[in-house]
Amino acid sequence: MKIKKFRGKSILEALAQVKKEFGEEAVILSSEKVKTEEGDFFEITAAIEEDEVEIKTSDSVFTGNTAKEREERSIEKDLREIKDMLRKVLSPQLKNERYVEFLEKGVPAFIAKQLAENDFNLQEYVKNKLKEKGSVPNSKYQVFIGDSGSGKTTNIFKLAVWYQARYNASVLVLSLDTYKVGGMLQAKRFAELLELDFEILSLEDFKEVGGSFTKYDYILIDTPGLDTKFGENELEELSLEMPFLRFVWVFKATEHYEYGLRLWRFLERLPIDGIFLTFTDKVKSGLPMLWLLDHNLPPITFISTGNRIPEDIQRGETEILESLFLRGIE
Ligand SMILES: Nc1nc2c(ncn2[C@@H]2O[C@H](COP(=O)(O)OP(=O)(O)OP(=O)(O)O)[C@@H](O)[C@H]2O)c(=O)[nH]1
Ligand SMILES: [Mg+2]
Repeated sequence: MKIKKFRGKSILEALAQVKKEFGEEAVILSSEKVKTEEGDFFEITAAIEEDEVEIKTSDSVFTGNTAKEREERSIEKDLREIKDMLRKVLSPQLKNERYVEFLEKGVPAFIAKQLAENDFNLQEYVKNKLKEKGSVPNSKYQVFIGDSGSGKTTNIFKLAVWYQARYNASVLVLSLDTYKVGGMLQAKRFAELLELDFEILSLEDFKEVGGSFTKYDYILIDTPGLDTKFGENELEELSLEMPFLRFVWVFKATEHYEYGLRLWRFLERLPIDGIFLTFTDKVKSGLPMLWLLDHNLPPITFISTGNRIPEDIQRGETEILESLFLRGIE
């Protein structure tokens, strides 16, 4: 058995040295932090068998019976046990290494843990998760909710034009945003330019007449930001009073996953069909967004790929989402 000490500025660097020289079969005997004149180092003491001993076939094991052969068999057995031990000792370290690697690439911690523990391949993971989620039907009444500035108004207009072009559908854009200064004018202007039917109603009026727009195939409803008076409680009340309404959560792809999950905890009480993921043009790496594939979250139905109306929109088809989530991976 060969024993050697390896040093590195970090434990990962020292481990990499061990792997480089001794390979995957190395066993870690000890690790410590050492202070030297050149600075602090992590020092790992590792061991490896010097020569691979050729394992005999079972035939020769049982036929040989001399003292030498018995000794050889005993060495073989010891070696096999040492190899098993090595594998067991090294496995958690390799998992930790992979976990840190995923974290460094920006994968949310709880997903990095799943990936490292189960030795998942990223491409396969994304593919399987997207398949699990499936797709969503296009509901007639879709209420767009989300933070201020997440892209509700602009993307409703894109979607309205998309429905017209794709299904030759008749679409009404209905705004409940009577709060935002200048908001009504902006929406009205979009509707005129795109030649779309458009209405503005207060929440109270909508509750009275909202169910009467039966001549349209799709009624896309814009709302003020969740951070205004129009919060989760108002939305929950609205969904109870008008059970035919379905909700679309408009969410910026650039937001941090902890923020997204916190917001989802409030929104999950609502009948949410899907997520409309905006600002995907600002995303460099798709890995920080992997939390959106969690099984508790609704599927991504559409993505917004920029601020041009109406062209910057794509349906959340498997191939499109796959390349979005794997964006930036070499
Ligand atoms: N780059 C980029 N800009 C976007 C995208 N989606 C929306 N925007 C821009 O973001 C800004 C805010 O969009 P809005 O549609 O007004 O957002 P909102 O959710 O209706 O905001 P409030 O009405 O204030 O709640 C606008 O300037 C849009 O052009 C996108 O996917 N990429
Ligand atoms: Mg708006």
